[in-house]
Amino acid sequence: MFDSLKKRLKQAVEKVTGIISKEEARPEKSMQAPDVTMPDSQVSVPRHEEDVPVRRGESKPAREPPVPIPEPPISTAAGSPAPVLGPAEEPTKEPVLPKEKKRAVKPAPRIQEPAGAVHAEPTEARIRKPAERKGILAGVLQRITETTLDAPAVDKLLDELKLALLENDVALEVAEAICSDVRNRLIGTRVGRGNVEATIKTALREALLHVMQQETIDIDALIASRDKPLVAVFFGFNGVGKTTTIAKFAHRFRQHRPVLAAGDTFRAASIEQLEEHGRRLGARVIKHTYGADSAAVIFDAVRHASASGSRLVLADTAGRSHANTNLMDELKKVCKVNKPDLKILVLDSLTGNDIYSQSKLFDAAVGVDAVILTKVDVYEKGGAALSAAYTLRKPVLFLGTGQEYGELKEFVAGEIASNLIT
Ligand SMILES: Nc1nc2c(ncn2[C@@H]2O[C@H](COP(=O)(O)OP(=O)(O)OP(=O)(O)O)[C@@H](O)[C@H]2O)c(=O)[nH]1
Ligand SMILES: [Mg+2]
Repeated sequence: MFDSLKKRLKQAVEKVTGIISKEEARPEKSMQAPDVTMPDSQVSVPRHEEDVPVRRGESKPAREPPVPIPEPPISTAAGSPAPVLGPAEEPTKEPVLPKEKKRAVKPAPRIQEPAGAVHAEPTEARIRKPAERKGILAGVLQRITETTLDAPAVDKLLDELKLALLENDVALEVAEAICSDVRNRLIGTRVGRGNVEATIKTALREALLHVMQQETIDIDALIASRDKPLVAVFFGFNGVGKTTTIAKFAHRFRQHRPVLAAGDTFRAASIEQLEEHGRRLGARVIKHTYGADSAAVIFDAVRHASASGSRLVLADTAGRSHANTNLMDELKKVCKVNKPDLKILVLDSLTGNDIYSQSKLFDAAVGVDAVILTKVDVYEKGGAALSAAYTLRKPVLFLGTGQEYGELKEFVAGEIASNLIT
């Protein structure tokens, strides 16, 4: 269900996680020179042999004097006497050292030390105490393993998220509300670098849930709490699935012996359609003739239900839009006369973005108590469910998931949010 929205949200989250991770993989300025790099004067870790501190009482290892480049030997004629070398030219003999010492005194690299250079002697002050070092390292480690989701990172996510939502029929106002909620949940969050995706998903799941979750209505409990039949009127645009949904509803709540009211006296064959459902379901249908007053048909159905011990009246009405002023007035009259307990707006999910304006229209005319969203079995996008619930701030009771009587699924916001963000 809602596979398109699910897929797009997944793409958006993965894309932004990738961007954030890449950015964070680059060392921050502070990371290039972490605190552990102490000033030169405090460096206690030797880098060159020259820096090897000399313990008190020990003499510094002797520096090897620059090796004189020997003159190429002067070739002499055979028998000629070897040139006599003066004492100054005598070849310097390499001092013979015991084997171990030879190994210990490695020749130091020939780096000319500036005159007057002083070898820093380590003192207690220069060496950080173990606890202090531990703290510094912990800080560095934290910066390596954690990151803060700052405004630029979160805004990148929101750009992607908004696009994903709008592409899937979520109304602009609703998409913006979701984005703002996600922003509030994420911004400034410190998160383990390996947990960026999970953190974003949790925030998104909660924001979606927040949009969809409205106080639910327990129909059985409502019926049980009343001493007269519960009256539910179903209305909406043409062809959205009102009559079919009434039949599904009658099937689901058949233990309350529902009575069906043929309140659509406008569209040809609408009465016969409802009668056929009643016949199949074994439910009583109260009808007048075409063109009759819809409010009066429903009134009669309520009377019949009360007299026959039925606990539930399900009233069908004609499809109508904002263009049908007369029919909108008729619906107002239906509600005024019968004072239904539940005014249920039936919305076709395939309507897409128009759900937003339809919801507003009917809510302004008669006040909507709950929504049923049909045809989700043939609707991949899913945004309609978010838009309807958020726009009206009223619960989506059920989802129509097919053309069979049993295909009416209870709308559980948490389940849908979890399914959208896995
Ligand atoms: N796939 C699918 N089809 C549905 C669903 N609900 C209704 N339909 C179909 O939608 C079409 C219209 O259904 P109706 O119940 O006649 O709609 P309506 O709102 O009463 O129509 P009008 O009375 O003309 O305004 C029918 O073919 C139904 O079978 C659903 O949840 N899924
Ligand atoms: Mg109908």
